[in-house]
Amino acid sequence: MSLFRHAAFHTTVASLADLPADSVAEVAFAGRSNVGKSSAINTLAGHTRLAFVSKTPGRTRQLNYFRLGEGRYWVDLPGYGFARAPAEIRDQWEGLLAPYLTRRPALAGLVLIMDCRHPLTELDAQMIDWFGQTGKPIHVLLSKADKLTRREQARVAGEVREALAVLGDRCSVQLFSSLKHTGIEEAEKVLGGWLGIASAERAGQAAKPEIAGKTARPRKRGAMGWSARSAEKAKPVRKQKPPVTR
Ligand SMILES: Nc1nc2c(ncn2[C@@H]2O[C@H](COP(=O)(O)OP(=O)(O)OP(=O)(O)O)[C@@H](O)[C@H]2O)c(=O)[nH]1
Ligand SMILES: [Mg+2]
Repeated sequence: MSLFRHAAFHTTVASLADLPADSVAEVAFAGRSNVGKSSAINTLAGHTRLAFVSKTPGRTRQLNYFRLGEGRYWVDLPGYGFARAPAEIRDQWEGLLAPYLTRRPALAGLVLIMDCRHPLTELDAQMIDWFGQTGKPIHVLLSKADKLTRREQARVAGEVREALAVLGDRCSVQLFSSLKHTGIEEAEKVLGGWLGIASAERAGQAAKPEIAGKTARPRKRGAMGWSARSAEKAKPVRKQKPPVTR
């Protein structure tokens, strides 16, 4: 049974002032438009229609909060790379997304979703470079794994792991398919750890998932960025090019 089966829609946030004040730990889901962020949220929660899934890219435009339990949240972020009016994209990024991702103390880590057929696009690399400098961990879901054969899946996962190896244990990579429901347990372990939510089985209880008093913290805070380029320059986070601008 899903560790996150109690997930429920909480609120939609369009400005920083509206971020939930009671949040102790939250995990944000980011990635290019249409890669399957909302689908992954539904799959991990074991619901079909918790987050809005659409064939039209760019449907998630604000921060959608899902409550998992006391002070614990998932946050579905707008997808990047979808061409809308440049001014709108810039406003959204500068006014909400960038400050949220860099200055939200409750944000425990980022789930970065990439279509396994087109991983590590330039915008993904920018996001990793940029968010990596916060010192918080990133878990990559290679989504739509059902679209590849087993052999191709293994090759892609290997290549992406190798490319991100420089981030050390602040970055992990796995295959995922919302369609076939694969990769759920692996993702649950990482997210449960970040959020301090242990499975009822592990906690030896039958009812609700146990929420620990403390949030899991990345082990290597302040470690070097993911690439030689960012390590060399060690630019301050806000000076890095954010992934929504081209
Ligand atoms: N084959 C396959 N299709 C998927 C999978 N996950 C999502 N999709 C499809 O991909 C499309 C986009 O899914 P969403 O979950 O809405 O993607 P999103 O990243 O939230 O999109 P935006 O909110 O627009 O950025 C939909 O048509 C989904 O049905 C998967 O695991 N396998
Ligand atoms: Mg979405």
